[in-house]
Amino acid sequence: MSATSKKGGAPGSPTSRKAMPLREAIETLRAQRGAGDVVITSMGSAREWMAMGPLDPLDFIHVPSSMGETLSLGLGIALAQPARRVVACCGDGSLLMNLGALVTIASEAPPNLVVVVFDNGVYEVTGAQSAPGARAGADFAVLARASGIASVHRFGDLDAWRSSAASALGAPGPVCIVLDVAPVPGAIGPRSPGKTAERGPAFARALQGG
Ligand SMILES: Cc1ncc(C[n+]2csc(CCOP(=O)(O)OP(=O)(O)O)c2C)c(N)n1
Repeated sequence: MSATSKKGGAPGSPTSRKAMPLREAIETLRAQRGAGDVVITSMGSAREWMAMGPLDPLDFIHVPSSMGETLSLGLGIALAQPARRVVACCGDGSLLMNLGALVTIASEAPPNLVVVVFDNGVYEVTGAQSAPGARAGADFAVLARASGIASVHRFGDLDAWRSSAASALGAPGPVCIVLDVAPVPGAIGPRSPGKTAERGPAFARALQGG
């Protein structure tokens, strides 16, 4: 796998930055997961998260989903359960579908919410079509800051992410971490781990401690 994004963009633009492998980026996140943390994944992050081992009752694999919902879902859970850290993962394409959520998150300012954006520049799970953020040279870290989120981090280098993950994830929220990741060649979409009608109530019970 190439260590460099194949995205286009002008030299120095977000789309031409170094990118880390998705699998290792998520393994690094997973290593920081604490007991009681909620982790919500979707699209490519859900596929990789499920491949890494058995699910925790506080994992919510948001598949199928409407793009960008993990941010709003994570915000709601973070507000309802302030004692838990909530990590809401999304792709760059999904973030664009719900970009306003960044402003809502900033305005509600839950200290226990971390948004992780896996920016691969493509709609990976539907066939790697180029995503508009990459074509436009949009910088999601800048957009997050401009939305009012104070704690924003961006990593394209795996070693830098590994060495900073604990402090970035542990900072008072809301936190937004943008990870530049390389598209996974030939990747397929995640399969739902079960019936949503059953998984939703089970997740709600886990949130209530049961
Ligand atoms: C509102 C909405 N529009 C279109 C889709 C179809 N769709 C599912 S996944 C996807 C691409 C997701 O791209 P991204 O969020 O960047 O995640 P990646 O696949 O790169 O991990 C699309 C277009 C959808 N699920 N929801």
